[in-house]
Amino acid sequence: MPEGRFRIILIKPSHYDADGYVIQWWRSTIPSNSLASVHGLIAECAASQALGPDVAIEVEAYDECNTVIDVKGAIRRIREAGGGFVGLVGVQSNQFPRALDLARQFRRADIPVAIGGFHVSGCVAMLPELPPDLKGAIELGITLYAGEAEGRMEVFLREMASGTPKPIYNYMDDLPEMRAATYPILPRETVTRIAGHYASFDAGRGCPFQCSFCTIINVQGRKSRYRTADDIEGIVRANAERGITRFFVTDDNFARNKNWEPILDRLIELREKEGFRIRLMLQVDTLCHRIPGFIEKAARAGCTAVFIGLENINPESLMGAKKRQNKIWEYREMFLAWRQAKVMTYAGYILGFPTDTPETIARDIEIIKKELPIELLEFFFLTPLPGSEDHKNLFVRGVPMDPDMNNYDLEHACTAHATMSKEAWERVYADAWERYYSEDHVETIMRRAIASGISKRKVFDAVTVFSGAVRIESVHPLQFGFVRRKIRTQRRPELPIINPLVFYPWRVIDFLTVGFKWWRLIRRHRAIMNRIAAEPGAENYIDEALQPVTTTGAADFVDLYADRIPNTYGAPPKQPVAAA
Ligand code: B12
Ligand code: SF4
Repeated sequence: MPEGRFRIILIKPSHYDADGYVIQWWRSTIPSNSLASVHGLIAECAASQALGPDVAIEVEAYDECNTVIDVKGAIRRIREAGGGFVGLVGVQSNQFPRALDLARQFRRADIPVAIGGFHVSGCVAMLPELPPDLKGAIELGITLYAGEAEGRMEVFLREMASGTPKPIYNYMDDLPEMRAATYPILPRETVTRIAGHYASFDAGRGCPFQCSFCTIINVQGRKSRYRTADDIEGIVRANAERGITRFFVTDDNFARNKNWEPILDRLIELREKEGFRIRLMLQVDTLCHRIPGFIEKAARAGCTAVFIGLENINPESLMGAKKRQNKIWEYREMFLAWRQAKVMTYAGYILGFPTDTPETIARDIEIIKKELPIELLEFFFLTPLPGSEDHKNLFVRGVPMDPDMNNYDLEHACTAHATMSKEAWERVYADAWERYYSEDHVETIMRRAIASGISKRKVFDAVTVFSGAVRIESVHPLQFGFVRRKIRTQRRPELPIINPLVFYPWRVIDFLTVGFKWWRLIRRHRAIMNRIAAEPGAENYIDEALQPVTTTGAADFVDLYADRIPNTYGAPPKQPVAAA
C-alpha cells in the first residue's frame, strides 16, 4: 500500500480524424457522463479514505475532447505523489486506438494504467474470446475493466494501490443496483469546458427493446435500473451549488425508465417551487407520446430538446434490425406532440440497412422533409459496433470488418453492404447531409419553428451547427465543439510528425478556410431567419408536416410503405400503393 498520497488521473480519450490528429476543441458541446460517473466514485473513495487514514486519494479528470492531455505533466504528478495510476475512462470502440496510444506513453514511464468503458464491456459481453486489441492491451500490462463500477470502486482502488491488480476485471454478469448509487459529478472547472456548461447524469440504465445494432442492451441489460427521485434531486442540488443547472440526461431511453414520473415530478417541484433554472436534454423512443403525461411533464421539468431514435422510415429495415417498436404511422403525431410542448426534436437516422439503395434513401429523406416536423436530423452509417448482436454475428461468421477501431464512429462504412459499394455508401452519407440541410429546408425548419413558438435562436444555432459540422469540420455533430485544435505532436503514431515549418503555415490556412466557411454559413442562415421573422403572419405558417394526422389516414409515407407493414404490426388498414 502507498503512503501519503495516491494520485489518480482520469482521462476520457477522444479519437483521430482522417489526418491522424486528435479531435479536440477549445470547448466541446456534450459532457462525458462516463467521466462524471467514475470521477464521482473515486471522489467518494477519497472522502471515505478507502486506502486508509494515512493515504490521501487525489483525483484529476480530463475530457480529451476539450483538453490537450499533458502526458509528461501527468507522469510527473503521479511520481511526485509517490503513487497512483491513469484511468482511461468510458472508452468507446472508436476511442480504443487513441486510448492505447496514450496508455503506451504512460506504460513506458512505468505508470499503471486501467481502461474501462463500452469497448471492453461490449467485447467481453458478446465475443467468445478477447479480440486482438484487448489482448494487446493486457500484454502491455494494462488493466481492463468490464462492467459497471458502482459499489466496487473501493476494491479496485485497493488492488491498484497494492500493485497487484488483475489483468481483467469482469463484472458483466453482475449489474449493480442504481438506487442510492453514487452521483456522477465533475469539478466545476471540468464542466465549464463544455459550451453552455452542461453537466450530465444517468437517471437509469437499460432498455427493454432489442435492436440488433445496439450495444446497450448487451452491456447494461434490458431491465430498467433507475435512480430514485431523491437521488436526482441530490445530483441537481450538488451541481446547482456550483452554478450548474443544465443537464444532459444520458438514459438511452428515458421514456422506458420505470421511475420517469417521480423523477420528473421532483424536477418540476424544484423548478416551480424553488426556482431552479433546470434545463434538460433527454433521449426517448418513438412511442413516448403514448405514455400519458410524459411529454407534458418533461417540458415542465425543463426539457428543451429531445433525441429520438427514429433510425429509418422503411418498415423492412426496422423489422430487419428488430426495431419493432418503431411504428412509422405514429411518427408525425409524436413529433407534433413535442412541438406543442415547444421542445426541439433531434432524430437519428441510420443509412445502410440491407434493403437501402441510394435512390430509396434519397426518396425517404425527401419524404421526411415534407411530412415530418423534425428540427434536426442526424445521419449515421449502420455500424457493427462491438457489443451489438450485429457485430457478434459478423465476428462469429468471420465476415470481414474494418480492423481499425478508430473508424467505428458511425461515420465510416465498417463492413460490406448488401448492394452498395463502399464508395456509393459514402456518397449516400455525404448526400444525406447536403439534402437535409439544403437552404430550402433550413428555411422550412425555421418557418416551422416560428409558427410553433419554439425559440428561433435555439433552432438557428442548432441547425447551423448540424449543417456545418460534417460539411465544414468533417466531424459528426455529436463530436462537434467550438474552435478546433490540432496539436502537431499528438498525431496517430502510424503517421509522421510534420515539420513545424510545413505544419504551422498549413494550419493557419486550414483555420482561416474553416473560419470563412462558418462565417458564410452563419450569414446565410441569419439572413433566412431575419427575412422570415420580418414577414407578417410568419406565426401562421402551415405545411403538410404541421397538419395534425387525421382519423382517416396517416401521412403519405405510410401509404407508400403500406404493403410492407406486416398485418400483425398494428398499423391502420391502408390501401397499398406501388412504391415509387
Ligand atoms: C452520453 C453518451 C455519449 C456522449 C458522451 C460520451 C460519454 N461516454 O459520456 C456523446 C454525445 C459525446 C457521445 C458520442 C458518441 N457516442 Co456515445 N453514448 C453515450 C451514452 C448514451 C451514455 C454514456 C454513459 O454515460 N454511460 C454510463 C456510464 C456510467 O457507463 P460506462 O461508460 O460504461 O462507464 C461505466 C463502466 O464502463 C466503468 N468504467 C468506465 N470507464 C472506466 C475506467 C476505469 C478506470 C474503471 C475502473 C471503470 C470504468 O465504470 C463506469 C461506471 O459504472 C452511451 C450508451 C450507454 N448507455 O452507455 C453511448 C455510447 C457509449 N456511444 C456510442 C457511440 C458509438 C458514440 C459515437 C461514436 C457515435 C455517435 N455519433 O453517436 C459518438 C462519438 C464520441 C466521440 N467523441 O468519439 C456507443 C459506443 C459503442 C461502442 N462499442 O463503442 C454507445 C454505447 C451507444 C451505442 N450506440 O451503442 N456519446
Ligand atoms: S431503443 Fe435504443 S437503447 Fe433501446 S435497444 Fe433500441 S437502440 Fe438500444
